[in-house]
Amino acid sequence: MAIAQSNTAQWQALDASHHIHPFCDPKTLAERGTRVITSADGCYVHDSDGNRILDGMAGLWCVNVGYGRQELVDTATRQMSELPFYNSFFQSSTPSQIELAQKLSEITPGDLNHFFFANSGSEANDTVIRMARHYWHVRGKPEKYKFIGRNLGYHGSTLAATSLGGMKHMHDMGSSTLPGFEHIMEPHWYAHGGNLTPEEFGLRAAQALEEKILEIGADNIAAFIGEPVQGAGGVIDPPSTYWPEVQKICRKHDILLVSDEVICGFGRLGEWFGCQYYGVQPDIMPMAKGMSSGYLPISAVAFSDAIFETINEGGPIPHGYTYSGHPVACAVAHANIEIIEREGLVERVRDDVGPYLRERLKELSEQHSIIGEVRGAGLIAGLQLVKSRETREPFTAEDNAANICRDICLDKGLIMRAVGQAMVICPPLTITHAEIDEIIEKASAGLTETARKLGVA
Ligand code: PXG
Repeated sequence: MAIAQSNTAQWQALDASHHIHPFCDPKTLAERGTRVITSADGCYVHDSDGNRILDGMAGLWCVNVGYGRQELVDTATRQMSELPFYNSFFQSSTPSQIELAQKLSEITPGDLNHFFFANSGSEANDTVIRMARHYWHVRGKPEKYKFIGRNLGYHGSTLAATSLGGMKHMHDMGSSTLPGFEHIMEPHWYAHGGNLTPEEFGLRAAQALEEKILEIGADNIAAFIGEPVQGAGGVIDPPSTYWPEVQKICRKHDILLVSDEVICGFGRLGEWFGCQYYGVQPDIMPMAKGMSSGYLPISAVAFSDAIFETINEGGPIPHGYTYSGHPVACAVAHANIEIIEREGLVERVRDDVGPYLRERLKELSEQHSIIGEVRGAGLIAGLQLVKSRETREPFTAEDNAANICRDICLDKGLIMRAVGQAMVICPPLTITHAEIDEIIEKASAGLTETARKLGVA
């Protein structure tokens, strides 16, 4: 069948017959039919019915420089013609790998100067686990192998990354957890803060780490991992006191600090990396998504000088992927970083569009009592939907508030993500004030309709 000539209904039928989607209920998907996205430009995507939709999620938290960058297409074409593939095993390298590693060493903070390449955030985090354990082995402490993560943390979907994350429904899929992974409370003041101020609560949430360390013994723990702002968990930005205290506790107990920068890296919070926004210096830093703005799959793990020097003493590293440092993906990632630099997108988020989005969301929340909390930093935001703002009474899972709101907004031409009972926004860093206004206008209409539908208007 000539796929290019298919219409939406044909595509939907073929999709339902042959394509298993990530994180979807196959029955519901088949009943409703998949949405077929056919092209994109700037901050907008187009579907096979000709609708133009404002992409408030930058693809999947990743298209930082926006769609339609011919420069990235040309870079890929050039690299594919010159050298489409060669591996980085067995004493080989390619120029685009070497140049990207050097570039990353310039933009990453402190002494994070050594990079291992992979193809996804999940693979990067599997690499974090294997390398951190290897590091402690080489240092003569093989019993330091456990990891501490957080509830609602997301670090990917491989078996190890699922175990590292704190998503219960993922753990429950066919008993998908490995031993050696522990989780502590997520630093969400609105949900758990009670009568504490956000700053007091930040310290309290960090103490949960020390309590867990004392419970299982620092001698058994390799590392603590966290996203600077938890993304897939619903955009949980911790109070300012949290990360510095976490860093202090990790140093005190000789535990490696891992900042998962898969969403927060490459300008999302108005700094190159999220750890810089919170003023901490990790020992290990996985990154992906915005690294190539999603134009090709690529990820990396940054290691500090000290870790690298230790690993260097440990003999051969029996770890790697065929496509570690794929030359085309490396070239595109490098060109993507140059765009972010040249167009000043990090500063743009910090000084211009980040504050503007926040100001407009504050206005939005003043107009809609269904919004209990506006949270986030830079160009990532979450809106907690509640039955009553005064009592913080939440919607139940049966109310399905966020999914209802997401579908209504989509009909109005705006993509937002629904997580639990929160709406999430994470647009390209290139978004303009006019496009932010369009997000607010469409979200506002969507919230009004949602509240009416749920009888809380
Ligand atoms: N770490 C973090 C912080 C992530 O957000 C990964 C690792 C894994 O990356 P890969 O490339 O293996 O997917 C992610 C991915 C959602 C959603 O539900 C979030 C992600 C991926 C898919 C869906 O919002 N984040």
